[in-house]
Amino acid sequence: MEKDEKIVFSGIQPSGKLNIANYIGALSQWPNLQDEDKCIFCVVDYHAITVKKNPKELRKRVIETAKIYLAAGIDSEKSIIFKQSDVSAHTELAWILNCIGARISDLNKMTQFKDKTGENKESASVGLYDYPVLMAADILLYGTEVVPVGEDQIQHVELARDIAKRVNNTYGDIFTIPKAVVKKDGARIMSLLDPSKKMSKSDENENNAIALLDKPEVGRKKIMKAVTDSNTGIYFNLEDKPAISNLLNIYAGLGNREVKRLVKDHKDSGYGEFKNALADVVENFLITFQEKYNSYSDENVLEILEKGKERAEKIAQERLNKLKNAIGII
Ligand code: ATP
Ligand code: LTN
Repeated sequence: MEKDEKIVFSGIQPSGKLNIANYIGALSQWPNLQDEDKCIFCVVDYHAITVKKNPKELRKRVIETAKIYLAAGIDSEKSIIFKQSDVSAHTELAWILNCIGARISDLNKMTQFKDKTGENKESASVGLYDYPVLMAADILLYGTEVVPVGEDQIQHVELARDIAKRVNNTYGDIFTIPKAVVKKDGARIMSLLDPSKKMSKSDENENNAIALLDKPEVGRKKIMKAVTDSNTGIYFNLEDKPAISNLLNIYAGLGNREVKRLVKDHKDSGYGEFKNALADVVENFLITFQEKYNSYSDENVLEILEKGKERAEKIAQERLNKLKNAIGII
């Protein structure tokens, strides 16, 4: 490893259609890191089965998600791209952390579990409840320092930090303490039809989100149909202008411009003109992204995942064995 090189780890579940919020909040951060740091990007399929999945669809989504990583600019030579279930150290470590690192009181604080289950906590799978511990295992196996994610994942990364500290206190210097990194603009992109709600790939109404594989003209239409605020003017203020502020974040994230600059450029625009400009940006972004996406075949991707598995396994096994040794399993 080069001096000053950091270890970066992140992942996305192959569940549902990845959307522009996943891109802006998480994926868009990744390619910028791979020249300086050691980057590991995982398709977290064991996280995806915490809620019921159709097996055929899951298999398809794993390949699609890996292709999306490549289309976003991840270089499989510089970075490791692999599938979580290919490296059994992840589930093995998750079990060990369940026993020696995580507490029920920690998991009871997780807001994502509360939001996802609502009134139906009792019928949720144990896996959905325990999901943050598997995520901690993903991160801690690799000596990760940096975890580039959207804002909703900060709490899970904080838990990984707490677990790492607890294990280190008892068993010595096993884990590196990781840190979440989120974007300044766009760490939380909201739904197009309801800016009080996060844009999410498991949303039932497809008009709330723009999928990365939506037809470009569909992306354009969704922007034109997005809700706006009741008062006029293009400026950023989450309380007063939640819908326009969200559109500004999307514009900045896909158009590579700063929100401040956009506000200046559009100070005299009406909503229609502003949306039209944003629709152009979205349409062009989708065209370019999908051209790149379509340049990879499924066979390409399977090969890349296979290579990634071998590289990831080596790193993961070493730290897992160190911990197993420390706790008396080997
Ligand atoms: P699901 O609805 O299936 O839980 P999701 O859309 O929330 O999916 P995840 O797989 O949980 O997506 O998240 C993948 C990455 O995208 C994470 O880093 C997450 O923080 C980020 N992300 C998800 N939703 C948003 C959002 N609305 N704004 C910014 N980043 C987001
Ligand atoms: N829980 C994350 C996905 C995830 C992840 C990780 C992200 C699983 N393991 C490790 C960063 C690092 C989510 O976005 N739902």
